Amino acid sequence: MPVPPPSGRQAARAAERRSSLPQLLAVGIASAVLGFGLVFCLGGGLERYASPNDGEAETTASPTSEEPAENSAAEDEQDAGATEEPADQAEQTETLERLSGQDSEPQEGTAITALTPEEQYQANPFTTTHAESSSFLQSSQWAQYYYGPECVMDGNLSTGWCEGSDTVGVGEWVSINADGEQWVRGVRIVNGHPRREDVYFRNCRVKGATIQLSDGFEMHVTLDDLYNDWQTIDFGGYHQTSYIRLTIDSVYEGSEWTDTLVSEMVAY
Ligand SMILES: [Ca+2]
Repeated sequence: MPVPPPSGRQAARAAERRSSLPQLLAVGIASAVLGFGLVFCLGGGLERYASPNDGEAETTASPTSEEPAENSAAEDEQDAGATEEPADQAEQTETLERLSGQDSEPQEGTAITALTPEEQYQANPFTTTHAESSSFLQSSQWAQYYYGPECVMDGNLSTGWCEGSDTVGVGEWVSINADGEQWVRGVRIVNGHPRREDVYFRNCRVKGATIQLSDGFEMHVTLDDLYNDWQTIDFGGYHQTSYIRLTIDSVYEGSEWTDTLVSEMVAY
């Protein structure tokens, strides 16, 4: 059935719709462009505005995702470093010790030298090997007797050192000697010439004496006038010395002669 032609009013409306269609299209396009632009701008602004929060969100969210593994790996590295640091420090300390001349060997040496005087005395006590004197009696009258310094270290109370001066021998000395410096605490002495009691008192005996050691130790003593007996001179401590020297300061005068004698000297 043929379509009836539109009436005049309908034709006018159709014409209006046809004329308004491009306008609507233009308005729609413009709205779309504006909307897109607005969304784009707002999106950019929001992105800029939200970027700090996003960073925080990443950092705060990271522990729940991959970061724990990284942290644990970092901790492992730190732990590994912690186990290695003592070795590094030990190497540095060893290097510093070598540079400063201090290593483990001096410590051992220190341990050796840290021995007490008592221990060194026990390990290296003074042992008399020879004797010396400033002089000794050489008399044709008593040529059958020997009065040299060796008489104080022969263990024989019938022999003795006799000083060789023309007087009682003040300032003369006799010593027992060791091979090198060794340790002593004192000396035991037999005074005079105890071959017989009358011989003892007819000769002089040491009264005042100065004891000297090679380490600089010195002490003044007064010996007793003891016939045929030992008397002890204690040094009050351990000393390292190569000799023990006795110098005559004064004497017990003899009833007949001016010769002063010492029979024995033994270190201890
Ligand atoms: Ca003797």
